Amino acid sequence: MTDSSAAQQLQSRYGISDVLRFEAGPHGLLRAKVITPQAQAELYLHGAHVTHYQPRGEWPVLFLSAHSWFDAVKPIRGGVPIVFPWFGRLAGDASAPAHGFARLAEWRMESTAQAADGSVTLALRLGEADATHAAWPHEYELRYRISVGSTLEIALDVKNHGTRTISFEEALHTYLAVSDVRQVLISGLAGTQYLDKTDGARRRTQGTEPIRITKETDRVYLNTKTTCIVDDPAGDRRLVVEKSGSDVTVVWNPWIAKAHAMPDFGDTEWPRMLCIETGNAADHAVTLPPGRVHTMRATIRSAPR
Ligand code: TA6
Repeated sequence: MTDSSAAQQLQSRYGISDVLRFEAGPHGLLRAKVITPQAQAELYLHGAHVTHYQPRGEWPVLFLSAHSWFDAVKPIRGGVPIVFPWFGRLAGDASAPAHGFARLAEWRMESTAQAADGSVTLALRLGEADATHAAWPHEYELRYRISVGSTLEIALDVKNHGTRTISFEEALHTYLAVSDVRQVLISGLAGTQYLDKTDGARRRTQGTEPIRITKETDRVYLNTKTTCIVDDPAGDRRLVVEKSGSDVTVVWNPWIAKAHAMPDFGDTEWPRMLCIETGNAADHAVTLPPGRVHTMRATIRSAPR
């Protein structure tokens, strides 16, 4: 089946006229374009990857690298990659893909709908028949729900279809678009313990002041359920990430050297992005008994300063 006929099939089954259109994007990757009264968005079936969210009359809330790959075997750089079932490198298996296999897999559409307020919801699925790994040979099903409206709401359900308890890490690895990361103030993590991944995962405790980004920053904040607010003075807005079902928040900016080292990221793009990731990892990996479902949700919105 050609990419465009696959897009046509999706369109006839899940499209909503004037609101939701399926098409073949770069390198034939299938994507959905959403236009609602409140906002626009874009999602790829590759990785169930939201790459764009823009409230009406505003500039985009999500950052997408101009150098991102759009390749069926590589992750997209920017938007919201889905990290599952391990975060970062897999201990003991250097050949395993960083951040797991969910962001590299082709997800299946499940449903689309438009609500009375005009917001649009999409749901996608992934199971062990679609994607798996020798290091994580479990029977599972992921369901991802995206709601595009005056907020971007994303929810990841993990169901254990097996007969044994499973353990996994996960994250909604959100790339926020900021005007100048050197000027932002991040609040919501005061007094929280974190693993400093720029210093051998040393454990530290965040002070009372809002966080400033002054160098490469890669921190896994532990045991936190709080909402994070990114105050972006140069962009004259605040970005708010609210969450549930998540005990970890990751804050990441690659700064200069790491940006230079990443082949799918521009050398000068680092000031315009900041990852505020909603997750469960390290001390807070999820343990899920057979037949049970775990749900992690993030609601992302922009707000006036
Ligand atoms: O979430 C932060 C992090 O784990 C960093 O260590 C950095 O590597 C980033 O993810 C991006 O990872 P990626 O595999 O997408 O290059």
